[in-house]
Amino acid sequence: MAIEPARLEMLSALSRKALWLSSWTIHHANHIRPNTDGLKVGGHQASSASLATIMSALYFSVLRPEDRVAVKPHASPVFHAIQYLFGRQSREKLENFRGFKGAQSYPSRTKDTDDVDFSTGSVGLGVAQTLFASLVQDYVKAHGWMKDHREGRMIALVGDAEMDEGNIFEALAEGWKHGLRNTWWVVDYNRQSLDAVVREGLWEKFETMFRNFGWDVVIVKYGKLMDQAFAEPGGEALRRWIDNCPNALYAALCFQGGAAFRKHLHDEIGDQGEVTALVDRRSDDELLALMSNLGGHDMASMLEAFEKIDHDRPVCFIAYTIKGVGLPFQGHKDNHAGLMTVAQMEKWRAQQGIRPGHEWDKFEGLSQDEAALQAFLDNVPFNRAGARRLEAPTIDVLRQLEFKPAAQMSTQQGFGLILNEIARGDSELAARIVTTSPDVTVSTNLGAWVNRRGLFAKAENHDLFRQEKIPSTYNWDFSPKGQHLELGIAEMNLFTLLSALGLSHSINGERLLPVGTLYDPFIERALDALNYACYQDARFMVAATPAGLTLAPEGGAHQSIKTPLIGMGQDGLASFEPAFVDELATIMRWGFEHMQGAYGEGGSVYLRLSTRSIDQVPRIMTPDLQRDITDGAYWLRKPGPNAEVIVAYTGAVAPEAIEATGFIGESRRDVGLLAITSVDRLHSGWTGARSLRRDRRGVQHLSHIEKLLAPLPRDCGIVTVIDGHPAALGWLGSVRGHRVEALGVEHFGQTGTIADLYRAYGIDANAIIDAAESLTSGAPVLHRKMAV
Ligand SMILES: Cc1ncc(C[n+]2csc(CCOP(=O)(O)OP(=O)(O)O)c2C)c(N)n1
Ligand SMILES: [Mg+2]
Repeated sequence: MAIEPARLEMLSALSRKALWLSSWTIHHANHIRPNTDGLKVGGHQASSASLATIMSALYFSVLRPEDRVAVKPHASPVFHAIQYLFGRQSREKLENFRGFKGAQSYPSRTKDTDDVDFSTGSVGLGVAQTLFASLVQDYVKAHGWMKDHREGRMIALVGDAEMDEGNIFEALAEGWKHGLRNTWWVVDYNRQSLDAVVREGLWEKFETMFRNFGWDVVIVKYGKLMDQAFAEPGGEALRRWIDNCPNALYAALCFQGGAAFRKHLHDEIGDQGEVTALVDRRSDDELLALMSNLGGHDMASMLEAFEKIDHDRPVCFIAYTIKGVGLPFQGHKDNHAGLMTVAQMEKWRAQQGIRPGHEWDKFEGLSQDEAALQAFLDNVPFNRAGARRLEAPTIDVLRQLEFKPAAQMSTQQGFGLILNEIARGDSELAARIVTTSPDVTVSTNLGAWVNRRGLFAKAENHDLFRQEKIPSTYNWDFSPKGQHLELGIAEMNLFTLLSALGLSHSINGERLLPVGTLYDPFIERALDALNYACYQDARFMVAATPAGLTLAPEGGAHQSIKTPLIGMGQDGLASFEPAFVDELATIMRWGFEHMQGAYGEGGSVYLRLSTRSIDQVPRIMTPDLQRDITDGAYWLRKPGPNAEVIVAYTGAVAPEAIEATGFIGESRRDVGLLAITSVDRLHSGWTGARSLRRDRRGVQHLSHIEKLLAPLPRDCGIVTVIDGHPAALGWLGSVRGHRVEALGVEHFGQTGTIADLYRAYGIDANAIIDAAESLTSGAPVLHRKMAV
């Protein structure tokens, strides 16, 4: 397939320009904008050069507006440069690259203003995100929501060393199970990582693996100059030499230049005949140009490779490149943090024909007509009219989420009951919820929902046990209308999928309300993917259950300790740990609205739930109580005016807190019991109010926790108790200067009964009573809980 020469010339010119602008951006950040921190821009210059041609081929020719791209973190300057050429990035932000509010070091959906599709930064995550985004697109399409919106290709530009990240392999397996389509991964095969040269032969293994998973693998090894040389007499020997040259040597020769290549070629394949003549027909510069004309740096080769794809199966392109190509440190193994010196830049500037003071001029130094270049850019298919970042209307959430009440319940059970009630109805909410779980669907109580709503698959597949009339509690039917995406165990995939589902409104223009479940301790396994999902502002709800010591006989391997701190610390995630199911129903209702930005900017929701069945509080849910629950706390027993001590608890330890409060109340005055449903919301409400008061002096805004604690006398003590790290609640004393005894779990748990463990780890009723005594004066508390 021949590429029209005029078009090729335009694209090559624009690619050179993108490389120049990206390099100048980096140079500017290091040498021109004063940087008092002395922090140099490492990692970007060589990595960006490596991808400049490939990205130019994509953005200036191959991509369509509906395609979505995850750009390798260190190629951010090329991305910004291309957007600048499109007119979507400002010179000011480029000049301020890596500066405050400037173009971001790593492409960011939320912080950059130039149309980043997927954030990247933590290597591996953006790659997997494209795969799951494609599955989500299929889900939306299968549910009949794509309408006239065209299917996009989900494309990742991948560093070769990035492939060491395990989450990519976890995603590959999942993609295969779900019949992945429309996904391209373009590997920048420069055979260099950050520290080193990539291990010889590794990529042959990857190639086989991709093919095994049903991917098309396209290797773009040689550029057109190479192809032409191979066709010359002696060319075959040259090709063999290139093929057999070890990665490290090839990189080193690229760094050393044409003369070094010549010497090696003469020594190793020189024949005083055709091969020698082929080499010697070229000057040193021409020889270097030939030897660095790998496929990934050849516009025609890349276009050909991309345009040849005529199917929607996933494709892995392996494009041979040289890290830092065209720059003085090309190929050098230390080039990751390599920067051009001022002198090197001056020399390069002259070669590019860029006049001082005209570095940012879009077409400076290009020989093509400016109007023609601009017209070409205006007509690039990627730039076709219409917004790329889409919007979707909000989904009405039912006024109240119902559940079948029982005298005793666990929050996990309640979660299943609430979803079951939603599933029974035919609300828009029910239609837009999509659930997913990494092999813990049944054990996290999603079974009833799945029974009613079915599993998602592109093709119908009936539950064999049912067909064979073998009794089973669960109906495991797959269909294109199903609303549960079953995942393998890998928790990284859960959060990456939630990230993709939770961006559907923006990417597909169709809102989904994703709900994921997993065991609470395994959040830690996938923490980076959770962080990534939140960083790019995906909207989802995750129910983590069971949690804490409370899952007693399961033992220390499954008992989460620090997850409440994760919930507090994770930006973009509102975390809750209710004790009672009516609280949970209130929180989930709020959560579905919060995910859609009903209360300010919105965000995702984390529910830390328990399997412990506890006595429910019979009560009428009033709007005031609902508001208190979603703000984070309410008085289960209001303290009197002379309170000597209060107990503040969160989650499954409610019965212990209630019981202890009763005992303490026999010997201490006006004891209160504070039910905390969200320590995260309480804390952020408090810090938020403080900064509001600081920023706007005179504003008297008080946070929820400040109001709740306001009536307490100054010397009242606070006992906090949580089945998790005590630091999560320990800060309560700072709100109004009360003394605190913070009870919680700090060490790996044992197996045992809940009573055994609560006693051993000091979060039972007697531990609360002891803590209350230590905070108050007076005679010992009269009664204690008897050992059972
Ligand atoms: C999870 C994670 N670990 C480490 C890093 C630091 N880091 C950034 S790029 C990189 C490797 C770069 O190699 P490659 O992917 O081949 O890209 P190239 O620099 O060759 O373009 C590393 C280790 C990171 N960004 N994310
Ligand atoms: Mg590399």
